[in-house]
Amino acid sequence: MKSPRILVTGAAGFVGSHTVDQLLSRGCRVMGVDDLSTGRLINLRNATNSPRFRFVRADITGPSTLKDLCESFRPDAIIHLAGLVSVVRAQEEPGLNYRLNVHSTQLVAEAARSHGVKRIVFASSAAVYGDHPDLPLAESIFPQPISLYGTAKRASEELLQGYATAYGMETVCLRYFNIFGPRQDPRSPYSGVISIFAEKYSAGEPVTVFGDGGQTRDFISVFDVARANAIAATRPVATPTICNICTGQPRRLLSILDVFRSTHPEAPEPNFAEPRAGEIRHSAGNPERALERLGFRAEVDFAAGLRAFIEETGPATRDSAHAELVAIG
Ligand code: UD2
Repeated sequence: MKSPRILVTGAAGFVGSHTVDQLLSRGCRVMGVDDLSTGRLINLRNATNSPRFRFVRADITGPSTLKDLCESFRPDAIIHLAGLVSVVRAQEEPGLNYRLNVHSTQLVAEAARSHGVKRIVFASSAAVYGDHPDLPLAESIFPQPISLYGTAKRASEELLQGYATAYGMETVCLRYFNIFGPRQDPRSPYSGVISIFAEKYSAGEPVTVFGDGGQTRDFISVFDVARANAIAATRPVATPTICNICTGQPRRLLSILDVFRSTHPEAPEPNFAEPRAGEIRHSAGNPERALERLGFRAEVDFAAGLRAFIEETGPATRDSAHAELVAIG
C-alpha cells in the first residue's frame, strides 16, 4: 500500500515534532516546515535520521511558500500546527495573532484547494470555549472565546468548515486541552505549568502556585496528541468535524505538585501567589466525540506519563541545549 504523504507546519515545535515522529513510525512520508522562530531543530533529531522525512526552513505566511511545498511534495494531507501559541502575546499583538493564527490557515486551505490536497487537520484549542461553566466541555456548546487567541482559533475553524462546504475538502479541527510532555519550552512565564514546574524542580528553585492550587485542568500527554493528529490525517473520518482532544479527567494542581515534591524531596517549598487575572478555575473536556468519530482515546496514564517526564527533564534540558548549539552551529 502507498505510504500517505503528510505536510506538517510547525514541525520543529513541541506538538509538531512529536507528530512528525508519530507519522514516521506509522510509515508515512513527511515534509516538515518551520521558520524556527520558536521551534527547535533538536526536536527533529530522531526524524532527520529517516529517509522518509524532509525538513524545509520557511515562513508559511510567505506569498508562495505553501503552494510551492504542495507543488513539490504533493501531500495527501496537511497538519497545520504552526501558529502563535502564547495567549498573552496574542492579546498584546492582535495583528500578529491574526497573521499567524487566522491568515496562515487561509493560506493552508488555499494551497490545499489549488493542489488537490484532500484533508486538513488543524490545531485548535480549548480556548474557543472561553469560561463556560458546563463541564465537561462538549463540542455542542456554543463557543464564546474570551481571548483574541481563542477568537483566532475559532475563526480558523469556521474558515475551514467553509472550505469543506464550498469545495468538499475534508477538514478536522482538534481542540487540544492542556498538553504536557518532553520538548515543551519551559522558559516563558506562560509556558505550560507542568513544564515550568519540571524545569524549576530540576534546577532546585521554588515554583510559584497561582491561587490555592485547587484549580483543575485536563492534562493530556503530547504523545496522545501526536497520535490523535496522525489518526486525523490518515484514517477515514466523516468530515468536516471538530473534536476535543482531552482525557475527560480533571487534575488538581496541588496533586501535581505532590508528585513533584515526592520526586524531589530536597526541593524548596513552593510559593503561593495571587491567582492570575481572568483565569478560569476548572477545565475539563468531553472526549466522547473524538472516540466516536476518530476512534481516538487518550492512552497515556497521567501519573506514569508525568513521572516519566519528570525523570527525563533534568539531564535532558541540559543535553538538548548543548546539542542545539551543535546542530545550529
Ligand atoms: C491553557 C493553555 C492556553 C489556553 C488556555 C485556555 C497551556 C500551556 N495553555 O492555559 O494556551 O488554551 O488554556 O483556557 O496549555 N500555574 C501556576 N504556576 C505557574 C504556571 C501556571 O500555578 O508557574 C497555574 C495557572 O495559574 C493555571 C494552571 O497552573 O491555573 C495551568 O496553567 P497553564 O498556563 O499551564 O495553562 P492554562 O490552563 O492557564
